[in-house]
Amino acid sequence: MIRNTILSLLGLSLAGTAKADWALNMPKGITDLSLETYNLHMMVFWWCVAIGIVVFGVMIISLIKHRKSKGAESATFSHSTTAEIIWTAIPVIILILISVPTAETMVKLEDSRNPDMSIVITGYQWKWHYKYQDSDIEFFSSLARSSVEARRKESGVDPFSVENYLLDVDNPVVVPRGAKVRLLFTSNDVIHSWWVVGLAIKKDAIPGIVNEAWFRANETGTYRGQCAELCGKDHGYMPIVVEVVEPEAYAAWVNSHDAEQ
Ligand SMILES: [Cu+2]
Repeated sequence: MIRNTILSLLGLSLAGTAKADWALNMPKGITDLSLETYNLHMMVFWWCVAIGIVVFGVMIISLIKHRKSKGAESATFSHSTTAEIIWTAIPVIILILISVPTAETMVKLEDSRNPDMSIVITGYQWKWHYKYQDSDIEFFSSLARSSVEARRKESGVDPFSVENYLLDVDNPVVVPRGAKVRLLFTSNDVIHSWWVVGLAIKKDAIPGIVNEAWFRANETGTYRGQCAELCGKDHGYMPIVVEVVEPEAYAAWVNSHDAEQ
């Protein structure tokens, strides 16, 4: 029994690995700012690696070279102004080198002026509502039927057989490639968080407050996300799907929506 359980768990983890082409590290995303964010992340990562090598290098060399068995004697000095200046100045310089480009990117992230379109995103327990401010389009976006059926206890459906299980919705958000899209976030009940890795956006949707973010997608495709703020029992069942399409396809989508209404 236990052996079978372990084997099936192992099988699941291997199947998961094979299925989703996961990779370590942050993705580069599909916007200029997501790439900048990735580059900042890598810069800090390499600083950490360099500092780690220097600190552990000095420590390990000291441990080996100055062992008691080799006759090492403890130093007796208690203070060194030069050493203190050096170990204060170096971190300060490193922090400045990190903070300047970070501040530049953060300013850009906040600059949602002159958007081509705006979408109001409202969190609900447990779905998202999207309202395109420049047209009459508004809709709820809920967990896709296939996932709803498979997630039920004893549904008899194998979740692994469901494509994009818990990551698919009935009505995705559609946006044109190349347009500056401003997003306004709020909530109807509790705090949710709209998180789409490919756009490098994670913003809280808070009742009574409007948060803001923006993106300009450089590539078409389907980008998935999830609610990232524990918001109740179905927190894991309110995914996000953003479809970035060519401007012509977007215009056609808008027209088809207008025809429906
Ligand atoms: Cu939520």
